[in-house]
Amino acid sequence: MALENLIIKENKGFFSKVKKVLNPRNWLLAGCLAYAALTPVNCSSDSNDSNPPVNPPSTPMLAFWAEQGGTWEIYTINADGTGQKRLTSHTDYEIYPDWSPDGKKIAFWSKRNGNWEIYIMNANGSGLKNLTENLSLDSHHAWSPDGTKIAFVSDRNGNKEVYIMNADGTGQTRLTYTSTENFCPQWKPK
Ligand SMILES: [Ca+2]
Repeated sequence: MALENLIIKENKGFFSKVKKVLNPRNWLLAGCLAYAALTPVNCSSDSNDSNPPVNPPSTPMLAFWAEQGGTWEIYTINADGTGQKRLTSHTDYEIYPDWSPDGKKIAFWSKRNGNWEIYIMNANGSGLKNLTENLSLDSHHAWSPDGTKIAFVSDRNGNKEVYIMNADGTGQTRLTYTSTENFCPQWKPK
C-alpha cells in the first residue's frame, strides 16, 4: 500500500473513533452504565422496606400440670381455653412444666424412673429426654434467658444446692457450697 493511501486510511480510522466518542448516544449509554455501577443493589424482594413482612403472632398457649384421670400429667392449652392437650402419660408424677424461651421445648420434673429428675420434651410432647440422670433429687429447673442453660437444684452431694447445666443435660456444674439447703434458682432477665 502506498504511503499516501496508508495515511488516508489511518486518518479515516482516527476520525471514526473521534466520531464514536462524540456520539451523544454513546455518552448516554456510558452514563447509564456508570449510574448502574454506582447505585446500591436492593436485595430485598419487598419494594416497601419501611414495612417489612411480619410473621403473624402464634396463638398464646399455656402449660400446666393436673391430676386428671388419676395421675399428675403435663398439659397445654390455648389462652382462650381451647385445644387442651395431654403431653405426658405415666403412672408417676410429671409436674412443673416450664417453657424454653423460644417456646419449642418444655422442661418438667418427673419421678418416672424412681427418683426426681428434670426432663425435657418438645412442645407437642415428643422427644422426651431425662436431662439429669442422677439417683438423687433433681428439681426446680429454670431456663436461662437465651435458652442455652438450665439452672436446677440437686441434693446429689448431701444437701440441696444450686447447679447449672446445658439445655441438653451436659456440663452439670455445682454453683453453691453451703451447709444449708438452697432452692428455686431464678435467672436475671437480659
Ligand atoms: Ca435424680
